[in-house]
Amino acid sequence: MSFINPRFRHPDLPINELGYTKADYEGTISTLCAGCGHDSISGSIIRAVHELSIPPHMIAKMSGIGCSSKTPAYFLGRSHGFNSVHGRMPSVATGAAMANRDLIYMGVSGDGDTASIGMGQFAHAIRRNLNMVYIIMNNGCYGLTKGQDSATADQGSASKKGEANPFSSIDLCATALNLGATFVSRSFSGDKEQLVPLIKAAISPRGFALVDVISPCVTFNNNAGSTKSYEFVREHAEATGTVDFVPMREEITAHYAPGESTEVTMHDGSVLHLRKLDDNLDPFERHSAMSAIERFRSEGKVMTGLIYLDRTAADLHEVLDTVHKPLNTLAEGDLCPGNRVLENINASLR
Ligand SMILES: Cc1ncc(C[n+]2csc(CCOP(=O)(O)OP(=O)(O)O)c2C)c(N)n1
Ligand code: SF4
Repeated sequence: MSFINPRFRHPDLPINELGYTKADYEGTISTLCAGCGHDSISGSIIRAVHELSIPPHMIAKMSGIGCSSKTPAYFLGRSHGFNSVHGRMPSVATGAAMANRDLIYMGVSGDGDTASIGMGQFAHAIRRNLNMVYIIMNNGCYGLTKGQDSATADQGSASKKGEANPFSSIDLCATALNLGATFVSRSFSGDKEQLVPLIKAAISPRGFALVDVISPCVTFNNNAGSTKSYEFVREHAEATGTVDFVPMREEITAHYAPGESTEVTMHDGSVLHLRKLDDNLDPFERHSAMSAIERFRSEGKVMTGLIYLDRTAADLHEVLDTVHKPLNTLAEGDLCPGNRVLENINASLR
């Protein structure tokens, strides 16, 4: 069996501003189980990046270990990629981002990879406001190792062969808010209309952007009694609002009635249209976002949409005042400023 997507494409396929078709952003053929939510998320990533006309070589895909962390093989086949160690993706992404700030870092992780072994790394990437999009393919179990409950499995939820989970779950959006995340969102793998604009919006801000995507594992956690099954999420998902993302180079044509919507201009000039459906959520106010997560959870609902956005926080490069050029483009003159400058630096430290 070949895992390479056939290169033949219909000549009339729509192309983006760079002249690429959506197929140019695909990867190899997926080896995940048929119906796995992770494949739908890969499809949404491909659509978002194609529609934003991002040159594939400007993206670096970072991942850990798990079915979810395998997915970068299935999208953006012409981008850079690094499949790291279980739970260690954020530190590898930190190193890469420090070396080259020009690339867009897109991290993909599972709920096991993030909320168990990688919890410390996840926390520190957030508190440092590392420039990256962090997508969690959240199925409430360790799919790759045959379906054990993960730390995001809800209390009382039961996987295919398991008993009801006796432990309380970690809500990764609430955790991220608590740690100071500046872009927090949640979606469902089966809702491309919501997920694609959220991924586009997450690519735009400076700093850490979390997209926590409920992504059912059809093999181990899609049974009655599981709160991460397709049926449960379809019945209980409730969007806080609708999101429409318009890149800066496109004419802004969307209109909403006053009072119902907010327009947010992002740092790069792109515009985010937010139409509020839930009057009790102010996505620019951290406490409001925290209490909305808690309220939805106590009502047994899955809250989706843009939960929190802060465009003003300094990202890691601003905080550390890093050099603007990628390190591999620095010439000897940049790296060795001469004796007099070095003497001044030494004198200032005495
Ligand atoms: C250091 C280390 N510990 C444990 C494992 C075994 N292991 C591989 S994947 C995985 C969990 C995967 O779960 P998740 O991140 O939720 O991804 P999914 O497969 O569900 O997409 C575990 C425990 C490992 N590969 N490395
Ligand atoms: S085991 Fe679950 S998470 Fe892994 S590929 Fe299959 S359905 Fe997806």
